[in-house]
Amino acid sequence: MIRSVLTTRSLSSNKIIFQVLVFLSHKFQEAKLDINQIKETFVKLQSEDAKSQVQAALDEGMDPVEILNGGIIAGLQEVGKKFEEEVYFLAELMMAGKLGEACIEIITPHLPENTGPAKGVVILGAVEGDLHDIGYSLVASQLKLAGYKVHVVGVNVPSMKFVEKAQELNADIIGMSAFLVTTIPNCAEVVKYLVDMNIRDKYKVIIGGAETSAEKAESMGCDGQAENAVEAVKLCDRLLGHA
Ligand code: B12
Repeated sequence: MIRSVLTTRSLSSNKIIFQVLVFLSHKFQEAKLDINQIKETFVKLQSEDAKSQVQAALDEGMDPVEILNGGIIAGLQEVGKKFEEEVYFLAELMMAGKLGEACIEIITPHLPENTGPAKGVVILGAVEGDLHDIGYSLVASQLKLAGYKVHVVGVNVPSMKFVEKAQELNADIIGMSAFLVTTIPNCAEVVKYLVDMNIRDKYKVIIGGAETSAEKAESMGCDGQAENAVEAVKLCDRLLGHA
């Protein structure tokens, strides 16, 4: 009799423990994604998981700007570091580029929008020899969202094309992206053309991309440099007197 009661008790307590474990494991599965998890999946280049984590984070209500900066851009920077350290090679760099584009495409419709009158016209592209377009594409979408008209001239753009487009579209700002030590000097060439053609004062010239800096911008005769798309909007606002 006593043995039977004890057995029934231990069975029912086992059942309770089992139910608690099931409950906890469900809770664990439901646990919200954190931004480092997204970044790590990105750095591991687990493409499908990274894209679905970005979507899941948006569905959970995570701030899209946080997903972009703390997950995707931070992930791309980490991949760049691994490339530098020769842990990753060109194939991984290319995969990261493609994955970055795909994630940004998922996030972009969720970014906050500005709906005022056009603040100014910006010409944007990567200088001659430079094929990095993820950075300036983000700058372009942030500027558009902030109320600028943006004309993207693409990658590997000859210096004179920046000048011609600016004249044709009566632009306010020429924005150049340069990611390589070998391509950054091309920003100075655009400034030189503007000076030679006596139209330097008509445009504000800004630069951005890995390896650019405010000091380099100044030494090349540019009006400013920005580290990221948010700062690029602030820079344009400041230069055109909107700030
Ligand atoms: C992805 C990537 C690639 C992809 C680019 C894909 C694409 N469609 O863009 C591919 C595979 C094509 C590539 C190729 C190469 N790459 Co690469 N690449 C990168 C990587 C990992 C990420 C760049 C990126 O897109 N970042 C994401 C964006 C969103 O972030 P971001 O760069 O911070 O951009 C912000 C700012 O820069 C700013 N910004 C950008 N543009 C502008 C413009 C203006 C006007 C303003 C105001 C602001 C602004 O706002 C952006 C948005 O917030 C970087 C590493 C790094 N640390 O940058 C290397 C990196 C730039 N690449 C590098 C190298 C060496 C190369 C190659 C030479 C490799 C090779 N051996 O072939 C080639 C060169 C190709 C060429 N001719 O351009 C080096 C450059 C080193 C150097 N000192 O010159 C880096 C730094 C990697 C490293 N640490 O070694 N690359």
